[in-house]
Amino acid sequence: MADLNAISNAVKDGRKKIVEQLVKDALAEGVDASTILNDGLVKGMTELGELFKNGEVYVPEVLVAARAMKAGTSLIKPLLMAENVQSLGTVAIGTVEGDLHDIGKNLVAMMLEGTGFTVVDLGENVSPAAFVQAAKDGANIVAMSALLTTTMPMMATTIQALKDAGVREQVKVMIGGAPITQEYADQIGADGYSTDAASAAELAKKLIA
Ligand code: B1M
Repeated sequence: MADLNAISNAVKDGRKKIVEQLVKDALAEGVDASTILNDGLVKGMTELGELFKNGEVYVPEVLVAARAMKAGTSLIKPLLMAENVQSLGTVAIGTVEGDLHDIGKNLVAMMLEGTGFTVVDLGENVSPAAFVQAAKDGANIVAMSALLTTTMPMMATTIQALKDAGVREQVKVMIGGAPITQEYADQIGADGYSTDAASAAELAKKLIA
């Protein structure tokens, strides 16, 4: 029987090959992709985050775990994608300047694609100018992720850059990431905030309705 705890532990231990095998086994047994994602892969990374916070593991361990997590998510990505969906619009997504965390951003991008959006992934450490350019290039939504309290203010800087470039009114801005709150979104004038990848996709649909 599929062992989601084993997937979670293999992510925590950074065992890429084992993660891949366990995810393949779970899929073969018919476990749905979102259960593998949430109760296996994300759970492992969340638990590792606690160890990291308490100084029980360090950056190298977290990097190896991130690689294992990515290997697992890439296997379930095709299953999270909706088939033959007409594009609902274009979302330009990135992690803000100074911030290298991309796992959550990648999950949000995946869910957006699965919901039917065309996603332009700007990557991580994305400058305000790059977000502005994406808006000029026709994105309907600018989506920013930040995982560090020190990089959160870059979201406000980016919104200001959109205003300065005269493109703020032509896009919706949505934000998210572990330290972000609705209160912060309101404070910096973002159009929306969501806590996780699934609700981010719902939010994007609402924003362009
Ligand atoms: Co870093 N890191 N990290 N890290 N890291 C955190 C964020 C931290 C909370 C760990 C801790 O202390 N507990 C802490 C931040 C503290 C703070 O600011 N308050 C921290 C720190 C301090 C650092 C460094 C400064 C460490 C150092 O060098 N001393 C450094 C900074 C580097 C930088 O960015 N400049 C650093 C580095 C790294 C690694 C490179 C080793 C690695 C990143 C690898 C990668 O992403 N490719 C890493 C990791 C993996 C983490 C933790 C352990 C896990 C993050 C993660 O991927 N979570 C993290 C601890 C934690 O969060 N528990 C931590 C899983 C992911 C699925 O969740 O990203 O929250 P998350 O995304 C969710 C939601 O937030 C939401 O949906 C996602 C899916 O449900 N969401 C959105 C995210 N973006 C959204 C956008 C939306 C909507 C929803 O709309 C646009």
